[in-house]
Amino acid sequence: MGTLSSSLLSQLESQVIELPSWAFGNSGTRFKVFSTPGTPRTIQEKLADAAQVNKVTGLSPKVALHIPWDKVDDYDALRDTAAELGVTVGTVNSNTFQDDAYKFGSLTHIDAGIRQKAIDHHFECIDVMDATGSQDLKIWLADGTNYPGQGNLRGRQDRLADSLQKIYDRIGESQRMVLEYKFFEPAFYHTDVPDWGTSYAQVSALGDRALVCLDTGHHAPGTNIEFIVMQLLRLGKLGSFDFNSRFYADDDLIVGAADPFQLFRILFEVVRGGGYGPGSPVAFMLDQCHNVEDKIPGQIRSVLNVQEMTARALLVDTEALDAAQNAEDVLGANNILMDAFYTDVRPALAEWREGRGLPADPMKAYLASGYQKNIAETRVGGQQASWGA
Ligand code: AOS
Ligand code: ZN
Ligand code: ZN
Repeated sequence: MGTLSSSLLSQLESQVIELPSWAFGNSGTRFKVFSTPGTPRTIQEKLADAAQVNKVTGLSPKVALHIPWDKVDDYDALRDTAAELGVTVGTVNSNTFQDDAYKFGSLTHIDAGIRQKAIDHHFECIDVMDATGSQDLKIWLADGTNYPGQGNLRGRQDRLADSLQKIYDRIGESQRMVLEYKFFEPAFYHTDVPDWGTSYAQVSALGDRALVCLDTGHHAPGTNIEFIVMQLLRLGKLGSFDFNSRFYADDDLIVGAADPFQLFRILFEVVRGGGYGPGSPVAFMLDQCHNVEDKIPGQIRSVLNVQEMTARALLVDTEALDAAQNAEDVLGANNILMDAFYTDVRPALAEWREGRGLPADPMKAYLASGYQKNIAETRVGGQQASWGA
């Protein structure tokens, strides 16, 4: 099929990109949250919207939940609703950043009672996982301090280890825990899980089912993220991605929008390091918010960007690359990588999609479906996703 061989296309068959439920809600910055007509009012409506993305792309049969944003009384029923829509529940995200009790920390808090409250919240998330069939618990902590001297850095790290151990002890044999790192925000002097090394140290102390979650927007400008990807895969500790893109901070823009080449470099290391394909432990998730663009088209664009860049990463002639690297052929090696990056895979993917009963142009198909018009007319008073992300 043009630029893509059938063996390459077969490697794309099983690609799964998990959608975040909160991407379908209204979101914004601390200055303003704009609402979009048709925004879901319930998690059931978010699942329905996510199912539309999957319907036109065939790429996103899983939806990540955020508790308590997506809290319901009956999770068995939610699981059934998801199944009827052709999707399943993916990662369950905990939330210890919106309760007054957590002003000075959650899993790291000096007060044992507040730590227990945060641990109990994670137990509740594990119950949700049990009821919905979710495999992964994702922990991102807002814990940190704003001023030097405010907290005992080491004491907080020790308490974190203790709290995480209690949560890890509760997850089931077939479940995993992933610990996300972020070097700033909402705390600005230090965060308790600022970098991959801290996350790695914490999860390594727990066991095999504790892994690192890499959010592509959570690094200092200029960080070589693909190097971190390589290292975590080398260490067997890359559990999942939160894909998004950023120009400045934790922008949570559409993945591949700000720096497509960086996404390519990351996916190349994923493929090279065994993080892609059947049996790989790496979950591809999106963590994005659509502040000004429509949410469903925003998610369609996102999953297609990941698929297109995965195809380009798979295109790299690794044999030729190895040879060039071994021969110290600096520009030759670089050229092999750039050849793949500059290959336009879109026509071949469109043709391939059609062959699988999917629309050649998923965005066009969605816009023509009338779904957006229908939700805009029928849904009033949609939900806000979060205070930011
Ligand atoms: C926060 O910056 C993180 O990216 C988390 O993954 C968070 O749980 C998610 O963005 C929802 O707010
Ligand atoms: Zn994230
Ligand atoms: Zn983030």
